[in-house]
Amino acid sequence: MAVTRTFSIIKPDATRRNLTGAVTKMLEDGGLRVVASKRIHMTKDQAEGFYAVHRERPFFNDLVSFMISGPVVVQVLEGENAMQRNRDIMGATNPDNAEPGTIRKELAESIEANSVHGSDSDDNAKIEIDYFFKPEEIVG
Ligand code: IDP
Ligand code: MG
Repeated sequence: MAVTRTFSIIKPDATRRNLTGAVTKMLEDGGLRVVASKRIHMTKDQAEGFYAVHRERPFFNDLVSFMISGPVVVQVLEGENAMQRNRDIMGATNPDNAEPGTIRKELAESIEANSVHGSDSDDNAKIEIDYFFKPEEIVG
């Protein structure tokens, strides 16, 4: 299986509870390597642009407000089949439906404040990585 990259965000509910390390350890234990990482506080424009695909969803405004409610940690993760591997480590969107041992089951507060974002395809991973990182900020 090919080594690929995906994009991750440690969301404000997790940074607020000082869980950056706990989340990162679960990613690393699951076989992913952090090859880029920075802590940022997203602007409203940045968050709206990032979630533009969800613009018509009823939860869009709340989601943007949540994502700018505190700092986040944006990361590029590398590993075998990184996108799917990360989705498996994250668990289902709603923590009530997530498998035991996943980040969302163990750490998330709610379906919205669900601790992590992960790209949902290799194409979107590339778009999302490019949205937050310059090539020279990624060191594998
Ligand atoms: P994903 O993060 O598992 O890929 P998406 O459907 O892409 O899930 O939704 C993006 C984000 O929007 C979720 O991670 C969550 O924070 C939020 N979200 C999704 N569905 C709901 C909902 O029904 N109510 C409130 N927030 C939601
Ligand atoms: Mg998604």
